[in-house]
Amino acid sequence: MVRIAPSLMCADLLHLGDDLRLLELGGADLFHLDIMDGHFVPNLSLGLEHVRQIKAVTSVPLDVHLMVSDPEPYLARLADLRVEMVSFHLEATPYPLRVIRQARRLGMAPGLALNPSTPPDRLAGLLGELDFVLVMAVEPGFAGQPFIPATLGKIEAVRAAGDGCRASLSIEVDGGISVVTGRQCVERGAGVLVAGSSSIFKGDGDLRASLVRFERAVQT
Ligand code: S6P
Ligand code: MG
Repeated sequence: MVRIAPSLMCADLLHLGDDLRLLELGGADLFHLDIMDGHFVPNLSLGLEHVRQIKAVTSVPLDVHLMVSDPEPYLARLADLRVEMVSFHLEATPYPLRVIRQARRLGMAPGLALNPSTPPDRLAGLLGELDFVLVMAVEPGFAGQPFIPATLGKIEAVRAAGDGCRASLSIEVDGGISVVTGRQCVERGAGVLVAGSSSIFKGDGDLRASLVRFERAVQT
């Protein structure tokens, strides 16, 4: 069963509590929270105070995606906030293994995010230590971008590499996920889909019903 992680950066931030409740009722498996620093990516999104307030009102596990140049200093703070999953970008640090191990030591499931142009063989030597790989299907930083088709081949490559050394490895895909692209990702081995403005947050209709419909439509 594929798990759906609504991207809260796409929610109505002025009515976030309402959106969280609707997403819970719709069966959200994870909440995806994007943290940016305006340096690794040219944008800002959610911050630690959002994480704290969201954690206080939900039991849905939190999946924090760090798009920052220096991920290490954030880890202890996220662990204090009882975040379950954390990913950071391979392109952001020369010491990915140290960051992965630090996240795990602090009690969080570690994930490594790959930009669209980063080849999957850069995961060599790291896969055995990871709980998940976050495959970016758009350049990180902004919602609402079109899905990059080459992502599908990358999912297959990561799946094959993971099957060779870490069968429990989960593949999460982020960016431009619609019913069509989401199904294609699942067929290639993705286990988590980030749902944003291309699917459930379209600004029309009932968020709960949109999530239920999306979740059904992408199960293969
Ligand atoms: C983008 C960020 C994502 C977006 C998500 C939005 O840098 O990491 O998590 O929030 O891509 O989804 P969509 O459907 O608007 O691309
Ligand atoms: Mg993200």
